[in-house]
Order: sequence, then C-alpha cells, then structure tokens
Amino acid sequence: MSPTSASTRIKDFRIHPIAIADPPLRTSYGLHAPYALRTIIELESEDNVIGISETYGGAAQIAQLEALRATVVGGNPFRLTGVLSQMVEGQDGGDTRSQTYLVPGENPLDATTRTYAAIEVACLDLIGKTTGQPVCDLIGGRVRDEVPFSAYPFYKHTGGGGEGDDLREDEYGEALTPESLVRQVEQMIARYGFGSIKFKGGVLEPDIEIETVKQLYRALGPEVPLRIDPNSAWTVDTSVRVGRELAMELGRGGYLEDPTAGLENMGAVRKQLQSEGIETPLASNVAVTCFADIPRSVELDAVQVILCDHHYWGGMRQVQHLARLAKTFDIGLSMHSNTHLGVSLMAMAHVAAATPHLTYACDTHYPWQSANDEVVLGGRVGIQRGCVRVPDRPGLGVQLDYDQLARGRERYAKCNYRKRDDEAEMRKHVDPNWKRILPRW
Ligand code: GKR
Ligand code: MG
Repeated sequence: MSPTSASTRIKDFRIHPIAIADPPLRTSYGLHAPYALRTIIELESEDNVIGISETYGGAAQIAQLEALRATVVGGNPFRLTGVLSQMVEGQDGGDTRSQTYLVPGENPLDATTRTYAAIEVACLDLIGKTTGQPVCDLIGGRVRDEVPFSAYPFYKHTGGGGEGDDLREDEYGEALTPESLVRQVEQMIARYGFGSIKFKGGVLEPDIEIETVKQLYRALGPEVPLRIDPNSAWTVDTSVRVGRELAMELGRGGYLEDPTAGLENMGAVRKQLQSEGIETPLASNVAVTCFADIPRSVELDAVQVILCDHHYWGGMRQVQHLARLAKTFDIGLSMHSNTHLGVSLMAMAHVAAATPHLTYACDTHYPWQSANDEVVLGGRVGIQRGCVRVPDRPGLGVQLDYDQLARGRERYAKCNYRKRDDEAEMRKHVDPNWKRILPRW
C-alpha cells in the first residue's frame, strides 16, 4: 500500500448505463424483454485506481446514483460506506416493503439499499485494488475458494435476445414443455457442470410444472437437488398440492420457493405441509426482502430459506449480517439473482466465499447472457463443475473492457427500454390481453 492510499479521495464517479441482450424467458411477471438494463459504476481514486461494480439498470437507478454524486466525489473510499451507512442501517425500522414488492428491482423502497450496495461494492473493489487484497478477504476472509451455483432453467420462447441486426444466437431454443425444459437443463449441465437446479415456474398450468419437475428428477437422479420458484403464482391450496406431489423430488436438498404471496400465506402452506409430514423447506426472495420482514416470518415459520442478494439487501456486509441472523434462527441461506454480467457474478462469488452460513448453491442468470454483451476484460467469467473460482487477484479480480462497455452504452442509447416491464413485453409479443394475476392458479 502506498503511504497516501488510505487517505486517498475519489476524484471521479462514472455511471455507465448499458443494455444487454436477453432471451424471451417466461415467468409469472410476464416475459423478459429483448434487452435487460444494467448499470456499471467506476470510482476512480486520486491514486488512479479504479473500483467497479454492476447493479440494476434504467432511468430510476441512474437518477438514484446521480443523486449521490456530490457525496461520492471527494469522499475517502475507505470511509465512504460509513458516511452513507444510514442508507442501510435504518432499513429495519418499520420498512414493510414486501407487502408491495411485486416486481423485483422495481419497488421504489428498494432504491436506497440498491444504490448503497452499488457504491459499497465499487469502494471494496477500489480498496482491494489499492491494498492488493481480494474483496472476499477484506470482508472477513474466504471460507471457500469455489462458489457453487445452480442451473436456472426457464420456460422460454424461440430467440436468443437482441433486436433488428443485433440478434443473439438462440443457444437453447424454445422450451414450453416438460421435455424441452429437461433438454435445456441437460444442455446447461453439459456446458457448466451445475450440480443443482433452480427451475422458474409460475408460467404453465401447475400440473405441467409438476410433470416438468418429475421429469427433471427422473433425468438427473436423486443426487441433484431441485427447486421450483413460481414467483407467488399459486394459492395456498395449489402450493400445498404442488408441495405434496413433489415431496420426494424437492425434499432431497431442494426447496419450494415463493409458491404463494405474503408471509401469512407462506406460513399457512408450511403448516399444512408439515401436518402431512412433508418437511420441504419454503424459500423466499419475495416474502422476505429486508430485515424488517424477518420477525414476522420467524413467528409464522413462513420461510425456512432466505435468498440473499447483495444488490438489494444493501451490499456485501448486510448479506453477512443476514447470514448471521439466519443462522441464529436456524434458517438456511441461498442467493438470488437477476439478469447480470460478469462484474455482478464476481461480486456474488466474493460475498458467497466470505459467508460461512451459505447453505445452498447460489442462483445465477449468467448462462442466459452471451460473450457479445460481457464487459469484463478477457471475456466471460468461467463456471466449471457448477462453480466460480474466487481469484487471488486484488479487488473483485476483474477489470472492464472499455470497448465492450462502449457497445453496451450504445445499445442502451439505441433501445427504447428505460425500465423493466415484463407484463408489457408479454402483451407485445405473446398475448395482447395478458395481465399479471396473483394468484393465477
Ligand atoms: O429473471 O424473471 C426473472 C426472475 O423471475 C427474477 O426476476 C426473480 O427476481 O430470479 C428471481 C427469483 O428468484 O424470484
Ligand atoms: Mg425467487
């Protein structure tokens, strides 16, 4: 470390809005648009060291980050997250956001924790690059060198994402039947070696989704844990029925994620399943999204696995607090994802590496993106045997490819998207009358 580095100041804060191609994936929210929006941040110190992070995209996120510019520029990266800490330390004081949290990444109450997280990760990368230490070793030290991720299959329409003359190859093809979904998973496993599966449901009739999980189980065997996540598309009764019919398939190291909306309903599903001797854990990134949700969740035994995500839980250190709290209450911890590139993947890997109580393989959307859109220098981050290896390099261990970043910015400037609206995409491309109905079944 140079003698001046610990007192260095941030001299520049660069915010890069980018658009990345995304295939037409289906969920209970609707349809993924041809482009997903992300934001890449750079903090540059007076020592000319650059810290980076990746977060949600679109106009609202950019405005939130811009609003912090005056605090960030001139700030000491070693102290900045302390200065901004009220953005996350207050979040457990009566914040009831889960009750209105319908589209991930779109609830205004999330804005503060998301924005803080983006700055925190860029500061940690900058500190790591200044001191020569990997981020995971700055936040407590790695407890694992390889972080396991699960395959994340979706029902999907034909297409690889992008528009006009910017189309991506459709690597996986259409998947709207149990058989084609199983093929998609086998293809992902062959390429990345995933050892567990998180399947996005809430799209087709529950009986078809039950059959899909049964076919996955038959194809992959009992050693591969299976999860299904319909994003709250079901009633309590349907959730119980699915839990009952998939007791064996989900019971072997898997879980049932957000089958129904709200803590009370989740608690009712749990109670009914347990009364029938079914112990499949219920997981959530919808019913529990902030510390304020945890007391009621514990009271109702509504959620046995919380999905952390540093992007919206308020950064890496809040995720570590969450893990500690989860352990105290004997709650499992998994990790949630949204569409993302390699900078986010590396940040996810670092926080996972330094979080002892991470009890499941993490989610990642990464297989759905392509090398054309990656902004990490050297290309896509490798996933081998289902794991990301946490590097010994300083910071997050990755740098930006500025040509690729410029292409991402161009795509953002050209495309018409400024926020995620999967319901509108569904009406545009699949069914002009489509509405998100909760519960649908
Ligand atoms: O990418 O459409 C999607 C997912 O449904 C995502 O938005 C969810 O936040 O992956 C997420 C989940 O586990 O609910
Ligand atoms: Mg989920």
